Amino acid sequence: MTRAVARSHPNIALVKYWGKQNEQLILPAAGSLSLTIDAFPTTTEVTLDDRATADTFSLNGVPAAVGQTARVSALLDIVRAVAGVDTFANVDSISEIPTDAGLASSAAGFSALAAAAAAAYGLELDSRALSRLARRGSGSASRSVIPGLAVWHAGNDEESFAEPVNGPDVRMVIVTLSTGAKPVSSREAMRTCMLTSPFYPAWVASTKWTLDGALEACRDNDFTRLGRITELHANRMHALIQSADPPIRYLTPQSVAVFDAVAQLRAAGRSCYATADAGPNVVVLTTPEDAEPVARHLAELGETRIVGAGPGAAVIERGIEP
Ligand code: 2P0
Repeated sequence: MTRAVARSHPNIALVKYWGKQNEQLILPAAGSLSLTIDAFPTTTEVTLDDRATADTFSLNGVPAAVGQTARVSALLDIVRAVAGVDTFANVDSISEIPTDAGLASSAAGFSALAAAAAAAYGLELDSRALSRLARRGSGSASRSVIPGLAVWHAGNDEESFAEPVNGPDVRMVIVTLSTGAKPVSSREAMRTCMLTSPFYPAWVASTKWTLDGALEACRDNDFTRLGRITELHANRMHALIQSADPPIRYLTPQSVAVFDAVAQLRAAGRSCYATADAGPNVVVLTTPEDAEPVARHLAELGETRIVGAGPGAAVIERGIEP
């Protein structure tokens, strides 16, 4: 039996992905920019099994729900079609994201799965091809293939991959406020925004020029401009989400309090900017110098953890099992 193990880390977007132009191929309506972080990896083992009559998937040692296994199988189908192999596989994933970290697990999860599956089925993929494959599992997974800052391009299937971006040395302070499950999944919420919000076309158009500005800021090593864009774009995404029908709101009063505290820290001279994904927890983009004082100050509002730039997806073991 052929097996491979791969590891990948989550990413936090500075310019957000929120909306698709093609749901089947997971092509985004606009490009995005993120930081792959150096904490909470997912490690995934894919073992081909000649005798199996279906794929299996376990997460942290527990057999996954049917829907989750179907998403894993759908990605394996793409790999099998390219490899010309129809053998099913057993997939075992260990996620080190604590259930209370409030970080999305699908980016690291599908990035690790894509890397392990490609290796187990004998595909030699460069990082572009691996990013395109991971994208088919979950859009944000395309960015976790890449270390550190990564831009994920919009475009057709061939053009839509993530690649590294040089930029300022940054840290993030993750402020955990809630441990509850999100009320509406990102996938469903983005669809509702696209179908019902009158602001959606403006969101897509503005994200394009926002990304251009963020990439310029990276090129110029301009932390302040990158931070301002990060907070602005997060606020615009949450404004869009709140304009959906039926309405969706991920931020809580506690989240808003962290945004306010970050603004106060800035007024006091700290370099820090807030963002939030499809949930109440807030992530603060900051500099290596200000990470500690910012984290200390925000600790009264939630549990804080400082993270930095992390590695891209990597195969850490491969072999033939008897
Ligand atoms: C992002 N999010 O750019 C944005 C910001 C959440 C908020 O990418 O449908 O789980 O699997 O492609 O990748 C979450 O979206 O959605 C996400 P699918 P995914 O990080």
